[in-house]
Amino acid sequence: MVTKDDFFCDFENKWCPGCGNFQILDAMKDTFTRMNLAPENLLIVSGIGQAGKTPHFLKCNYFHGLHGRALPVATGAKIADHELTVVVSSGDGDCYGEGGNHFISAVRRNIDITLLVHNNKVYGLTKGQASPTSDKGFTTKMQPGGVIAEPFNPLTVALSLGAGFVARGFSGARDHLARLIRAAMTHRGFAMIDILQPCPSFNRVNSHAWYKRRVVELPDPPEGANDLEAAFVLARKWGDRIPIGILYQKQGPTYTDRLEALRDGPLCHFSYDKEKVAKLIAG
Ligand SMILES: Cc1ncc(C[n+]2csc(CCOP(=O)(O)OP(=O)(O)O)c2C)c(N)n1
Repeated sequence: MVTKDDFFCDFENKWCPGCGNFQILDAMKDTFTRMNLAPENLLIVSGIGQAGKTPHFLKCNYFHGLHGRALPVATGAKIADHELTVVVSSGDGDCYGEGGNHFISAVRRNIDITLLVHNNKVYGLTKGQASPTSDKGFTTKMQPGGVIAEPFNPLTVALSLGAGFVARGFSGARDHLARLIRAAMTHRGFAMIDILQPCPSFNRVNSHAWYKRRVVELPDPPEGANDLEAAFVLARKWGDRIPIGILYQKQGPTYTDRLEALRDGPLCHFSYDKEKVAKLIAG
């Protein structure tokens, strides 16, 4: 029986008070425990940023790699051991900016991993520049006249690329978020949750209170979540009412289902000729 304490890690945490990352981390721990997922059967992959530090505070396998490169690492890990549960914890800059191309590829492949994007609509770690999801007019020290580009909408992009599980969460709706994470992790295939979170230090517009007034929970279990047109409408909603929940879900063959080489079990269990590999590497 797995307990929350199994994931306990006392690594020093320097997230700001009021940061949505605390609730996302707690929802993750809660979900892993409820799923009775042993830490040794879980891999968390992250890139650079405050969100990228999330696995430091969890006792389980993790890989904290380069900025924007969490998804390719997670994809490689899933191909090496397709029985492993793989979760990616990324920021909006990390995933949609520096890692934007990898995001597109992961959706198209339908690799069976869960992507949690901590979307604070700003670059937190580097102290407050605009990110791809910052709204037009958002002012920062780097953009004193306000952002002039259109914001990137990860949900409509994922839907247009044929994603099988697309959801929006909010760090301040912790229990709702934990249910979403569980649904994403039990979905076979690529599952993404764009998680709205306040950044009390560098985003003074989209605060916890700002979201609290606007987020509206979609029915749970979702009604009509297989209606792509309706999902686009929900994904585009922003302003007075922001729907959170599963926008769209459909099953389909995953990337590893389609790889012939994995038919006889995970690659990592196969024996290999070490000499041949050494020669290959030496060129
Ligand atoms: C290739 C590369 N470009 C830029 C940086 C500098 N950098 C580090 S973190 C970061 C932004 C992180 O923002 P986000 O992913 O939104 O995460 P947050 O800190 O807000 O959680 C940047 C630009 C870097 N480390 N590597």
